[in-house]
Formats: sequence, C-alpha cells, structure tokens
Amino acid sequence: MDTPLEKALSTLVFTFHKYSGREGNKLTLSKRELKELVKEELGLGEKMKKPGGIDELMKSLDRNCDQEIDFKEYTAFLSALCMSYNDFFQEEEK
Ligand SMILES: [Ca+2]
Repeated sequence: MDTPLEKALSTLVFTFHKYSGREGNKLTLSKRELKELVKEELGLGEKMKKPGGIDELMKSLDRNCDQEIDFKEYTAFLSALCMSYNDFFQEEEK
C-alpha cells in the first residue's frame, strides 16, 4: 500500500504526463499545456487570464529557454510551490 507521500509523488509525475502528452513533444509541456495544467490542477485560471499571465509564468519556468517545460523545470516549479505552502502553513501557526 502506498503511503500518502508515495501517492503524492505518483500524482506529481502522473499530472505532468497527463498534460505533456496532449500536443507536440510528449515529454515536455508547451505553453498551452502548462496553462491547462495550472488552470485545472492548481486553480490558477483567473491569474492566467490576465494579460501576460501565462507568458510570465512560462518565462520564469523555462530555464533553458526552449519554449517548453521539461520534467526538470516542472519539478523546480513544484519545489517553489511546495516552499510557499510551507511558508503559508508556518505563518498560519503563528
Ligand atoms: Ca525548457
């Protein structure tokens, strides 16, 4: 039986591939795939509607500037999100 952390890790990997396989390179996220992922999985639809919202996110995540988000770039994104969640919960405890 998977522990919650193991399940979380599977979800992180599965979620990437759920979107990366939609168009173009199946192992990377295009801008459209990234937009769909953050909208559907992170509830950031409203933020992404703002002019330049998705472009800014794409620019900040695309470290090697190839206009695609590969798995490594995706994990850096999740790592940053994870740290902000941690900060949030630490603030809550104060
Ligand atoms: Ca890239």
